[in-house]
Amino acid sequence: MPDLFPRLTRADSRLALIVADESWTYAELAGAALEHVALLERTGVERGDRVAVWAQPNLSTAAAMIGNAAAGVATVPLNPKLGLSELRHIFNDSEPRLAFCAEGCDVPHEITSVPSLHAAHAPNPAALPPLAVDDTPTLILYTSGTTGPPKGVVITRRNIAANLDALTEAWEWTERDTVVHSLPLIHAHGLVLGLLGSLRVGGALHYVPRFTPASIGQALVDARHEQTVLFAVPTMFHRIAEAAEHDSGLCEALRQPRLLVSGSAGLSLREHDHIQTLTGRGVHERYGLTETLINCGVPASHAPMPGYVGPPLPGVELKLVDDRRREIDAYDDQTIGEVVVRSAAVFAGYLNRDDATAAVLDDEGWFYTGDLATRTESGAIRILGRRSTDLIKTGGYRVGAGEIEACLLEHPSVREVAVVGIPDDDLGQRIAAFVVLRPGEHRDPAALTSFVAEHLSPHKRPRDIHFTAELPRNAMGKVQKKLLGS
Ligand code: MCA
Ligand code: AMP
Repeated sequence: MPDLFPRLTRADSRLALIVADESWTYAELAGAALEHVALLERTGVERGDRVAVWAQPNLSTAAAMIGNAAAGVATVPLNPKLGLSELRHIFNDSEPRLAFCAEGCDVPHEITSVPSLHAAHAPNPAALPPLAVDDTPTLILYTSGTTGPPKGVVITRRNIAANLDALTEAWEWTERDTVVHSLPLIHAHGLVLGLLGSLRVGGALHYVPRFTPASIGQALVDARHEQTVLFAVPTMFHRIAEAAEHDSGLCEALRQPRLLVSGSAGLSLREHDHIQTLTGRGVHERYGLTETLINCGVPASHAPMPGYVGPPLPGVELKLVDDRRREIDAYDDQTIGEVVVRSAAVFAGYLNRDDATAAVLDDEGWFYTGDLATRTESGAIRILGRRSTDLIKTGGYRVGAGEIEACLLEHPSVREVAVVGIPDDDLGQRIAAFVVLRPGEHRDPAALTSFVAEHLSPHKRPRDIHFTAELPRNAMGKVQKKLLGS
């Protein structure tokens, strides 16, 4: 029977996870996950329920998520930096039966008002029963759309297994690899690829709880006798490369990994060049979405392809379509179309949002990504942008302009607002808000920034606030965002 995490069923002593100074073998992780399953049983959680996990960067978080999966329970990972409005939305939408936080965590009242679980800290080595690769919902990942609050993306065991197996093949990923990363454990990149990917292939994950270029460099140095792979978003590569300019040790550390992999946003040609010049080696890009997991990637056997995210992964069907969703049959690297994909990794739908699911997923299983791209003769994809200016990628996080606008309109001083993404060397795009104040209100950009950081999440806060007498509108009264920030 196909099994989601074969190594966890073997009471194996291979190192599975290192987080800061703590580490667990596969058998210890399985033991902690079983402790969590026992806690779920004692509290009446049943297969098919959802359980929220306060995703602190520690071993207990991993145990809770694996324990949930073993119990047939879907994990709703919660960003520990989440603001109260967003937390309330996620709780109302996903209705978790319980919330989990590790002992000693400082959590909002919302978490303590639902029954809270705590993980075992000193696990007895054990083995998990096999987890069938089927359509059981395993993760509900909240991600922004162009309008409205974030939607819950339902990811099943089959989605996870299919995508990780495709990546395993493309990257020649094996149990000999140690993945190093510092991505939050709430999104596909850090959680599905970084944590679950490592566990599915039976390798190790060296997780760096707080990203700094130095902490990543140290993790790579610590793992120097192992075969390492570094996963990061472009903002991290940008900051690592800047720091490496003055740090020969960091440059040397960057030469060690078998693969440097960038994703979640495009890595600019300038950044590719910078890293190549500093270290003499390149970065392999891959491209995906929360809803589809990873669609394309430059294979490990191929040299890095700056500007290209590679061909579709094994098992991923990809087509380009025009504005009327008609297929474009060009392989000329010039004709631009929307990327549409079909694979076993495409999600099971948005939680409670059949309307939104129907808008992006057709009856034949094709998912419309909203990303615009060209395709070369050999099938390599070059991502050029997105159909909507209302989806912003900042630091690798997807943020909906509408969500920030709705938040800012709650502020008593704001009469009108338009939010756009402005090109930024570090973040890819930075969030800028153009604000029309109510009469008599005074300009306080810091207050507006903090308002968003507290109600939503700090990464959704505008970096620039521009006060303006009015917003540019067309004859229909629609705000012309293309005229803002240019
Ligand atoms: C500053 N801070 C504030 C304020 N100003 N907090 C509240 N109010 C303010 N006004 C704080 C921040 O909270 C943070 O504090 C600190 O200042 C620094 O903030 P910032 O510069 O915003 O960011 P950063 O902490 O330096 O983060 C950069 C980062 C991060 C590490 C690159 O953006 C990141 O982790 N990105 C990863 C996103 C990701 O995983 N995406 C995957 C999506 P403190 O330090 O105390 O917290 S999945 C996906 O895209 C698909 C599937 C794919 O293809 O992968
Ligand atoms: P998210 O749902 O947060 O997973 O964001 C998905 C979006 O990130 C995609 O629709 C793309 O716009 C963008 N993205 C991810 N990887 C890449 C990449 N390698 N190059 C360009 N854009 C990317």
